[in-house]
Amino acid sequence: MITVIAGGVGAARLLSGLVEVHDPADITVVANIADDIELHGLHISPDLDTITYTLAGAVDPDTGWGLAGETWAAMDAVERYGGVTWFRLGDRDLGTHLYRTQRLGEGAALSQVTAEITAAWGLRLRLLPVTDDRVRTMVTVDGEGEIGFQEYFVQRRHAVPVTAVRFDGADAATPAPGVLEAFARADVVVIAPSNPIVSVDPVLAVPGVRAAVETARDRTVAVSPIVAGAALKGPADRLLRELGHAATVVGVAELYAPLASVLVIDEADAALSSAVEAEGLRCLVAPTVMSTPERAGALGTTVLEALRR
Ligand code: FO1
Repeated sequence: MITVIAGGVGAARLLSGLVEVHDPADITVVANIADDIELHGLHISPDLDTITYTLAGAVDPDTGWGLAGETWAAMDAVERYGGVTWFRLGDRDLGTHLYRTQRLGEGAALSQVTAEITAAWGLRLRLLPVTDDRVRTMVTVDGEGEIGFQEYFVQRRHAVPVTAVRFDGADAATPAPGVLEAFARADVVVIAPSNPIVSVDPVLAVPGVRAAVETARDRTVAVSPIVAGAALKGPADRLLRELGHAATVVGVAELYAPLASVLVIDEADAALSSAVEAEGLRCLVAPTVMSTPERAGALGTTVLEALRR
């Protein structure tokens, strides 16, 4: 079994490569749900949906989230009233949130509803929310105070300085059914190229998960989300710096050393490979920018073979 810790867009791209080179029925994804948001009375799970839509070949290729070819009639209708439209919900995407919210209201667990949604999209891998409980990433913005993750990431376009991040509800959360077993049984655990602070950490923050990954360290390989000192998408580099880490592959290595025995870095950072290994994990240099499906597949192969070297 391959178990992948995943956030949003970067993880979804790696997964689309992994399923080309490894049987999807043998892949379990443990995904972040602390980006979830309640809006319009609906429960929205961006990372679960980004992974689902990407693997179904239905994701909007320009944004990496939401559905391709969307219409926005509902958002336009809400706009008429001056309602909440900064978080863009396409008409078909809304169908996912309507169904999820109805099922949760009927008492179904998020993991159960996620299984129904991924089955409806024909996914063969198993997508697990890290927990069925409510965990929400809260971001403290300098001079403004604490706001929700999507208010930071979308409404303020993550263009504001962050002084603290916390995962509200994490301490009281329990891993969803199958999560701890997925790490215990994994032949390979992969930390996808997601934001270490707001995508990977909230997964590890659920009690029992960090320990499960540390126990699997010899079977764990991470892919750096930082290439040449920058994030390919989103605020990972700025958040690393703002929270006192180096926004480089060495900073990532320092964070991941207790969790993974190999860090895959891009060729652009080859000169830093010995500095990465000085952090106590092996360094593998490979193309990590998944600009084409072929490159995502090649990175999938690299990751699966990383521990054999
Ligand atoms: N990201 C944006 O930058 N702007 C949006 O309006 C937006 C809407 C949205 C709706 C549904 C969904 O599943 C994701 C959406 N995202 C949007 C992306 C989302 O904020 C991020 O994918 C994650 O939360 C971070 O990985």
